[in-house]
Amino acid sequence: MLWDLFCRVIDNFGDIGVSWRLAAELGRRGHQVRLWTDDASALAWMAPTGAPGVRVLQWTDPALDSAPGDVVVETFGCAPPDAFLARMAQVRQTPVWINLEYLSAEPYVERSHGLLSPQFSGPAAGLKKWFFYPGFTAATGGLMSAGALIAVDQARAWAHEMGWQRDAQEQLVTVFCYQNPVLPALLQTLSPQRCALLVAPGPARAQLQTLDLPPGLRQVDLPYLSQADFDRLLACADLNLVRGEDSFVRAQCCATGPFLWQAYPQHDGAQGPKLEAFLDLYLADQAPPLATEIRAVFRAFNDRGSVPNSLPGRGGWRAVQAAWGRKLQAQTDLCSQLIAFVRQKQA
Ligand code: TRH
Repeated sequence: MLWDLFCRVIDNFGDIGVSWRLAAELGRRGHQVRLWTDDASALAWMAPTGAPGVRVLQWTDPALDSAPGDVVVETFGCAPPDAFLARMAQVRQTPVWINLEYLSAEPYVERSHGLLSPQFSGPAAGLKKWFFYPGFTAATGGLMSAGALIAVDQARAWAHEMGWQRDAQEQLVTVFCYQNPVLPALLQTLSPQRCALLVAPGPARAQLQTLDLPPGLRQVDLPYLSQADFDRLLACADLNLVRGEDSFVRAQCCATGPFLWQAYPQHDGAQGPKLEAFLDLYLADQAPPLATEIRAVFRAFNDRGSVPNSLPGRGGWRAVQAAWGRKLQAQTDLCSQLIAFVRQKQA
């Protein structure tokens, strides 16, 4: 099938990161993809070699004069250009139009996944748009990376080759979060263990530059990595500090080490319920005290409580992560679900 994927970059890297993952995965499965974006700059390092079947095109308003493909996906409600919508309404075989929504574990996701939004006015009048929600349960659209687990040994060997790990005893902690007030306290809980902090470019690195690292910790500043290498980075780590949407998913699907997630901070505090809903699912099968300890440290990392004196025991935390990982692996991945959804709507 020919897919038109629309991506507007609002901030950071998640918008283009998620869109690229989907485009590349569709291409890998033999589909043709036109990825329309208003800012492709991050793809220079995220996807330096491109992907088979995927063409990246500049989003223009009004849209370039091209006939719509079989499927139109707007990521995160980004609203394709009016002229393109008008063309979708005119062609004989109307494309299946999907709004790929943000990831959340909140209950509204199961209620809203797959719902229809008929268009009554404007250039798209008469068209149908379908909501497609990623998620963590069987009643949602699933996760892009379910089934993408990377072998730890290989990832470790790679990190060693890159010169990031001095020896096998040194712990690896990746740091890819937003500016975070509890980061200094969290680093104290790692000390005096020997840890290499593998720090991605961005606000957390800028913050670390202002701190004196506690004993045992050293900082390794990373370059921007391709998405494939970014996944290996997560797979090699003993602990991943991740954020937003895509790195959050990859830390769960590619890696076996524990992670802490900093939800995207929003002015209305919407990240609070989002975090709690995720923890409810993640820890559903776990008993106290471990479940309570893990919840506390996730909350602290989101500035919703103080950082405990020590992190949850690594053995127990790893086991929680492994059990969760197995659950996610058993789910049908997002791309397969999306293709099946489209075929059903075409029938
Ligand atoms: O960058 P993020 O914070 O993205 C966001 C945005 O804020 C977005 O507006 C919001 O909608 C979304 O979160 C919820 O974090 P995220 O989602 O983890 O995206 C980062 C992407 O960058 C991901 O695809 C991985 C990629 N990446 C690399 O490929 N290599 C790198 O070296 C780094 C640092 C990141």
